Amino acid sequence: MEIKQSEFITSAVKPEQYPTDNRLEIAFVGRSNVGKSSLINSLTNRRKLVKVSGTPGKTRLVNFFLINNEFYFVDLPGYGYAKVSKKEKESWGKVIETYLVNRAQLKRIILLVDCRHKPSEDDKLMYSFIKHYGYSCTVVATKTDKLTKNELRKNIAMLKTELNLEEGDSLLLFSSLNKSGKEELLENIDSALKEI
Ligand SMILES: Nc1nc2c(ncn2[C@@H]2O[C@H](COP(=O)(O)OP(=O)(O)OP(=O)(O)O)[C@@H](O)[C@H]2O)c(=O)[nH]1
Ligand SMILES: [Mg+2]
Repeated sequence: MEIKQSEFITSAVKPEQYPTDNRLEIAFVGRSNVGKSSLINSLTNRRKLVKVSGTPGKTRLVNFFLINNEFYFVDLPGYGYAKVSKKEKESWGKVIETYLVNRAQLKRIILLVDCRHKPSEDDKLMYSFIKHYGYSCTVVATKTDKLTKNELRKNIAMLKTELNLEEGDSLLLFSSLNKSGKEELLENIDSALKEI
């Protein structure tokens, strides 16, 4: 699949603000600073479609981007950022949960984790949450440019074990810096869109 067209459509907190045209959706979720915005920019060949945050935890809304005039990329708020109040954390959790429940057109969730670290409790919770709601999940290990091949191999095994990855859910590698893993991820997204 090639992405030829991408356009920001809307930001939402409540379901009434989501697009209503029933196009299929692919959602991106992960810790704040894990590289969600950078990854979406890489996939769409745009430098500034999504703001890459100097300050983590800036994305507090559900952002919808129309891709090739066919489907949406949905950028969800980053979780787990330490420097916010408990109340604020809860409200972001709510924004994510509200979106995930009953979203029939949501075909796949891409869960981003940093390839260098053990998944956080929030990451594990998010993965079980995704499975609980019955979605297929693709885990993407980001920032692979920061590790050697050997370190990566070890960490991939570690991530699969720690997340308790179900059969059928793939784990892909990605670097927004050198664009490695891009073709494979686009293939993965394409197949999700073609699933009945
Ligand atoms: N080396 C390297 N740095 C990356 C990569 N992806 C993202 N970064 C850097 O990581 C930081 C966070 O990236 P973002 O794309 O803004 O992360 P985010 O997940 O959208 O963060 P929030 O919107 O706060 O949830 C930025 O400084 C990026 O330049 C990558 O693949 N390699
Ligand atoms: Mg972001």
